[in-house]
Amino acid sequence: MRYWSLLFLVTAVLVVAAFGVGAFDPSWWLPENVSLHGPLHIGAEVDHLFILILVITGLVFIGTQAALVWTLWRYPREFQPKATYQHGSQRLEVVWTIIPAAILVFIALYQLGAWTDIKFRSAQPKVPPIAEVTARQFQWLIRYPGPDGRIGTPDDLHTINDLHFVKNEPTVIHLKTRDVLHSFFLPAMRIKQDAVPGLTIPVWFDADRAGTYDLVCAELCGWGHYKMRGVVTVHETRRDFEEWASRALEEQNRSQLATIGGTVATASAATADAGGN
Ligand SMILES: [Cu+2]
Repeated sequence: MRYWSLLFLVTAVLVVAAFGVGAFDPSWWLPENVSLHGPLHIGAEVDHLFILILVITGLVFIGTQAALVWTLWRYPREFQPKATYQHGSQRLEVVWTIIPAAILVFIALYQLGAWTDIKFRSAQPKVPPIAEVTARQFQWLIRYPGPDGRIGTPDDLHTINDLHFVKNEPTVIHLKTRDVLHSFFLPAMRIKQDAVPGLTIPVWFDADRAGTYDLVCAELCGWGHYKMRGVVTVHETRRDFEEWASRALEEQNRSQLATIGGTVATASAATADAGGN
């Protein structure tokens, strides 16, 4: 019965071929990297590490599958119906412990530069946060500073699942969560950060192309996890961004007034009107 070895051989070859084809087809792969040439170089560093680790794990996969197929081919039941027992080889075990350990230590040291640029507070761009992003089941609540330039005041602009920033500007957000762990993931900007209850975590990224991209949650956070999909708009210039923000703020104030005016007495509406201006 050598069919098993052939079955495993064909499966392994198909899997490796799928990776080979996928690498050249963006619809199978990560989206196009739009922070490759941005000021922060985060995208370039992440892609480099991603490919390096993929090659290492790919070679290990090919090696282990080859050993599996060879063993199935070499020892079918007809040739050797009775198994023999042995206590293993200490030398072999030492070797296959040391090699992966050495690879892990290598990756740990090799990625230090990228980790420093992406996560260390010392690398955080010296700019005020463009927004505060609060995850909750199952939305991204986003709060931009209003005309006073500060987040957390009554004139703030609020959006849901709608993040905006400016091309070629290092951008910082403050990430929070109201309930469970979520993970803020911008695939096209190659940035991912867990949102942890009780913490406010600064996250920085950039983009070298204007356009709209995905914001997704990368942590299974409950039944509606799949709904935590937002849109990221990268504006061509700071002016475009500011125009968008003031239009959105006007819209927000108008709809607030409409709500208040429709439900409570004129006095409250007048107060809100004064507050809104
Ligand atoms: Cu989530």
